[in-house]
Amino acid sequence: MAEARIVTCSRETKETSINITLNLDGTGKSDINSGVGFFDHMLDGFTRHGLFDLTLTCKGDLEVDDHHTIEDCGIVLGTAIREAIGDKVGISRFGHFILPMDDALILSAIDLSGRPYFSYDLNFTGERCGGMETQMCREFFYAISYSAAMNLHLKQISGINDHHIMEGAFKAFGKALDMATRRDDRINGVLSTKGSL
Ligand SMILES: [Mn+2]
Repeated sequence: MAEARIVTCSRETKETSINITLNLDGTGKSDINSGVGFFDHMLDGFTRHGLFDLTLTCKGDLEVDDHHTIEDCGIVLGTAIREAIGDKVGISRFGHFILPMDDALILSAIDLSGRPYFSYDLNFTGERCGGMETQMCREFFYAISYSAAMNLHLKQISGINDHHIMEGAFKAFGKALDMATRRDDRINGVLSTKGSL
C-alpha cells in the first residue's frame, strides 16, 4: 500500500489567514470557506472533478477586496500540491484535459517538472462573477504554478459566458492535475531522463 498523500498547510500574514488540507487520493469531498462564494464554487468544482479531498478556510481582508484572499489561497494550495507530490516517484508527471462546459471549451496542460511556467489565455467580458473579480482567476493560477513549481497552460478554445469559462478552467485544471499526479505501476523511480525532477 502506497503512503497517503495528505498534507496540511497554513499561512498567516497581515492580509490573510489560511488553512488547507489536501488529499490527492480523495473522492471529491470538499469543505471550503474562503469568504468569496463564487471562488468556493470554483474550488468545489476543482476538487470534485479532480477527485481530491480539500478542506480550506480563509479569513482574508475582504474589506479591501478579494485580491489577497484569492491570490494567497493559490499560494497555499500550490504549496500543498508540491508537498503532497513529494519526490514524484512513480507518478505520471504530465496531465492534460479539454473540458467542455456548455459554450466554453477549456484546455489545461500540466508538467510537474519542478520548473514553474505559466501560460494563460482566458478572456472574460465582465469584471466579476458573483463576488469574485474575473482578473483574479489569472492571479490564482499564476500563484499555483510558481508555488507548486509546475508548468501550467490554460487556454480558452471557445466560450461566451464568464461563469462557464471560469468554471471550465477550474474543472479542467482539476482533471489535468489528477492525471499528472496519478501513480503508474510501470514507472520505476522518477519519470525523467535526468533521473530527478
Ligand atoms: Mn457553476
